[in-house]
Amino acid sequence: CKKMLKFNLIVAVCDNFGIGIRGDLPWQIKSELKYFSRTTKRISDPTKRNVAIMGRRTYFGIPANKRPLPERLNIVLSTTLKHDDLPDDVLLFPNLESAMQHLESVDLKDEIENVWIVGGSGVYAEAMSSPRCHRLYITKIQQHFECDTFFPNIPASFREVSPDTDTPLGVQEENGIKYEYKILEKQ
Ligand code: FOL
Repeated sequence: CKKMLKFNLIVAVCDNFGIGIRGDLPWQIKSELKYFSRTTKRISDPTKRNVAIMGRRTYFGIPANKRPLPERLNIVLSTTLKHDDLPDDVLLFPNLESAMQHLESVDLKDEIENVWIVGGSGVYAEAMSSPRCHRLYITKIQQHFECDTFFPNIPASFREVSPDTDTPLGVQEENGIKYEYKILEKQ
């Protein structure tokens, strides 16, 4: 059997485990969003690109002028959307496993470097329970925010590892909001 295609997950979470409110992010932290962009775009082989997989609500929560996320293959997971509801360069699948099997099957596999799961709650839960899940890139925002969507419980099999050389170390701060980048890896 060939090697199973893996993915990483990226999320920003506040003190009360919130990730979203009314279809938007609960906070405005430009430098943190830049970290998201930089991390999900980063490739070592310039002939390849990364993939960003997200649920319908996450996709439409991205500002219209920022989506599809540039320099990444965007995949939306939904059982209610039709292809006509999305731009031609965005792929639509009913669930995470069918999207991963598509990426594994076709000659597409050689053109892809990293697969990133970018939310929301339902997709994060499916991702963390999958054997394909490698690392969790979690930004811990050290404040309470009003939220209506939350990050699911992290399985006990994930352990903190020392950060990437590209991940800023220690407590960061923007507009008085303190936050810290963490990386967890499946044991
Ligand atoms: N992970 C982390 N660490 N922070 C986040 O804000 C985050 N957000 C989502 C998923 N994982 C995350 C989902 N929501 C954009 C907006 C919302 C969003 C994801 C991405 C967005 O506009 N992205 C642009 C950034 C442009 C900029 O630098 O302002 C991109 O090109 O990635």
